[in-house]
Amino acid sequence: MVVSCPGTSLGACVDLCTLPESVEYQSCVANCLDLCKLDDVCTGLPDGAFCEDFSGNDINTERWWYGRKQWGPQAPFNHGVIPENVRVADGIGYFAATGNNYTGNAVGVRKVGGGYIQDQPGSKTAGMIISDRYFGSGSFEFRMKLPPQTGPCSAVWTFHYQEIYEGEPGYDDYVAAGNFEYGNNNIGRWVIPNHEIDIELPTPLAGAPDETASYRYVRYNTFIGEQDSELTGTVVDNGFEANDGLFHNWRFDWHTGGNGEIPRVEYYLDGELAQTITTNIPNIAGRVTIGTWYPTWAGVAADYDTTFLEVDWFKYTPFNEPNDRFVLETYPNDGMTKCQDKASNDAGLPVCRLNPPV
Ligand SMILES: [Ca+2]
Repeated sequence: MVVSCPGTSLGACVDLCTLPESVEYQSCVANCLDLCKLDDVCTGLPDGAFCEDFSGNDINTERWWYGRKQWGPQAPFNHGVIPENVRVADGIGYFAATGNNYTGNAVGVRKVGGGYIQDQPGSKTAGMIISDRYFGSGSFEFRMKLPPQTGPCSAVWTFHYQEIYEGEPGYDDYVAAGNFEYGNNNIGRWVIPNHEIDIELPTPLAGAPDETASYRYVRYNTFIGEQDSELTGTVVDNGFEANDGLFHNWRFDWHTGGNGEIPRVEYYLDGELAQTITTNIPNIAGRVTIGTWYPTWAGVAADYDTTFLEVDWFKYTPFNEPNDRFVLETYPNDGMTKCQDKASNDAGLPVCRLNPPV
């Protein structure tokens, strides 16, 4: 038996598999099949698709940015996301989250004014990557192995952010679409279209204490803005604790709608439909983020040194629905860099980032 892996570079492995049957042979066959499966995910894709299998030695910075920013709960609970916490090895993207027992050399980030400074403790830091490309309607699938511990949130999301003032093009359309109007007659009015789709876990059930966060539950959210009236947040029972040491396929199908297609987001776990949301459905293309971060609600203890989200691959297949919109963001590269080393980022080298540092 010869294992054939069409379209891949498994020559050495295939040659080994021509040896007479033995334990090594069996192992080789299994290994070849695993590698074939791994490579196959990004082959034979339709036009407009995108696929990341983390097959290189590092993050491909032509396709991705590192997050170097901080949001959500303030220090000491959350020291932001840093590029140093992202690594690639053996076809897997690793997204570290450092806990309270962390003793390494990482340096955390804090938000200062409109920028970020990397001068915080290395505990409670996380890591993420943000796509260079903006994605519209389509199927977004992520093969991921979750960290064993609660504490960090493992998350994938699309994101588009704008601030638009009354009188600017499109303002009335956003108000008509349900966006909240900020301001008043004295200071003027504005809307904040924050178009976003999330998968996030672990989480407690709605209203339960943060300490009860569990991988049994997942948050599936859609946003057209930041106010409660502009988002639909749901918590769904996975049916099992999803940090079981295995890879699972998390997917959402984003329908912006048109031509009879109802705007909605369908969420799937391992191919099974788990949730459908039909309210506050975004229609503006967004960047994809993959990684970890520290909200208040993903478990509190974090009594570990470092834990990891592992991502085998991400695949996007476009739907190209009529309601898709592509609109510029107000702060398109906020907290994003293409460099991993702190010194280069601190120096604000043009090769690293488009926004100047503080
Ligand atoms: Ca992979």
